Amino acid sequence: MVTASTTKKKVKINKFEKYKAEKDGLAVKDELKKFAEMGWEAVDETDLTQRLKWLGIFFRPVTPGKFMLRLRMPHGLISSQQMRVLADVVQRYGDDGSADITTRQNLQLRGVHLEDIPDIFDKMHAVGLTSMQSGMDNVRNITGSPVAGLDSKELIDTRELVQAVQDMITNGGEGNYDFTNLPRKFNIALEGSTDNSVHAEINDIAFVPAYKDGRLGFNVLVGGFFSSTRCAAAIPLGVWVPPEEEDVVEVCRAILTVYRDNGSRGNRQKTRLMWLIDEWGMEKFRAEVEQSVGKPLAQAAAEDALDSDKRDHVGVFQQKQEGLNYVGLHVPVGRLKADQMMDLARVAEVYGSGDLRLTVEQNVIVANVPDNRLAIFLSEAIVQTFPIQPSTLVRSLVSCTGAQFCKFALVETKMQSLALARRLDAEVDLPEPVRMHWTGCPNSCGQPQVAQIGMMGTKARKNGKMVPAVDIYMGGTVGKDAHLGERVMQKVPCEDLPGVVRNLLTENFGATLKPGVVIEA
Ligand code: SRM
Ligand code: SF4
Repeated sequence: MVTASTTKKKVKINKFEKYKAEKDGLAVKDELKKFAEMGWEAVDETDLTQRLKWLGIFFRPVTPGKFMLRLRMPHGLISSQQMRVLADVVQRYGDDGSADITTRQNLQLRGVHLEDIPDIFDKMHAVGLTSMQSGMDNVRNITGSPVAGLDSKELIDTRELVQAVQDMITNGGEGNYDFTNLPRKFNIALEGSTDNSVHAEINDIAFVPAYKDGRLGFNVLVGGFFSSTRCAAAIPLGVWVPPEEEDVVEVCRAILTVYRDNGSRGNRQKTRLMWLIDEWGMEKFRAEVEQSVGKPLAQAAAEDALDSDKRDHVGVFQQKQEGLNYVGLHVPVGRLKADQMMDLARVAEVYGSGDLRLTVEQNVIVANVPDNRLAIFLSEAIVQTFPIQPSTLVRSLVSCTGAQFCKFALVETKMQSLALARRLDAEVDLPEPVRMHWTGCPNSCGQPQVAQIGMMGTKARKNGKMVPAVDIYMGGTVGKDAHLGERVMQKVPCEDLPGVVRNLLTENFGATLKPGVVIEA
């Protein structure tokens, strides 16, 4: 077990480090049954509000007693059987129950009662699901191309690699004290296709496909992150890694170990991996990683093999397997109800192979639908609810949780963003989709910096009153030439957004008013 005292640096440790040193977050695994029997009101406050996050259990101060359960969904892969088990969990909680597809192609369940969690965990484990180490100072859900194994443009099928990295970090989902006390959260992504579907640039470690001496493997980027005080794009570690499981897992293990043992545990705003790289310089960081691996790593390939724009996978697409298709359904702002989850599980089995995938755009893909079953599948009611041809702005909308469940939120996000996108879709025609992302506070979970138009919740004064507002970001590009956008407007009251965003769309994206639409001055 690692504690703050075993780290090399002598800095004044932050308050999170103190409670981690007193008792590792993972220790609550052995106490969960006891907590469930006691009831949440009787649980020690740090265990309740902090350590339970090591098991993926999030106390929600906005809805006390109704917990959020964050799973691990490596690569966004979920079988119909797993979806049904989760639907069943959500269904128990009636109107309080729902699930959100997250910006890391994962699922979070809502409304969950602590007393039910031991039973829920048993049911999850029976179908190979875990929520282990999905919050706080742990590695988050590991992302990969949502069409791995289906995509004709794919270079490396990363599914087994992602699973192997997760298994190393979490000890096969049982919990691993080696990596439960990092200085801060940590994001890993493995891209196997050519379109950077994972937003490599915003991960602490990203593997991107690259040919070296004619052999396909990965170049490695490190240090990408967003926080309320700093956003940084990932930069090259300068190494190339063969696509074998042992190599990829070992490089991840080594980087995590170097970070765990040397990353700052002082000012919490300066503890993500990039701060260590800044302090040491890349040469020293890489040397430390190589020392941990126990051998030099190959020099990075001259360039990576990313060569296309990022796809959103909404619609019907031929797979590399002849006669089969994957169908991307658009889930508005990622919100699912229990009956919809049941229906997704059903159609995945009836028309496909039971193989579902989640995307970082918060949508769902049904895989392996034969040509001769497509038409009837597309006539299913769930495809009307989650359409394959949503309207232009709604299609590319991404939103974080916001004020409905998150105490950090300065604004409500999901419903407001959807209403705005629907309204503008009814008012203007756009030649191309425009990616809008909403995030309720500067933590940037909704990634406004990757959007063409990004909204970040704040407050503003209007007519002498404080009102919900947003800072607006623009210029984010994704795919092969990903680039972070920047703030272009500050403190725009939410009630002014229809006019402000309509203007941005007209001036920057060629929007024109639909015939018959008149905007009052
Ligand atoms: Fe996040 C904290 C939700 C992706 C940066 N994030 C939180 C908490 C746990 C805060 C809390 O306790 O309320 C939010 C839970 C609200 C809730 O009830 O849902 C929360 N983050 C989310 C999700 C659900 C947003 C979504 O609606 O999709 C995403 C879950 C991903 C997952 O499956 O694990 C989510 N968060 C992100 C991302 C985007 C990404 O990873 O691509 C980021 C920016 C990238 C990054 O981390 O570098 C992100 N979340 C943060 C931060 C700022 C981290 C920092 O270094 O300062 C916080 C606050 C913190 O950690 O102190 C945070
Ligand atoms: Fe909550 Fe802020 Fe993250 Fe949105 S961006 S989920 S409001 S922490």
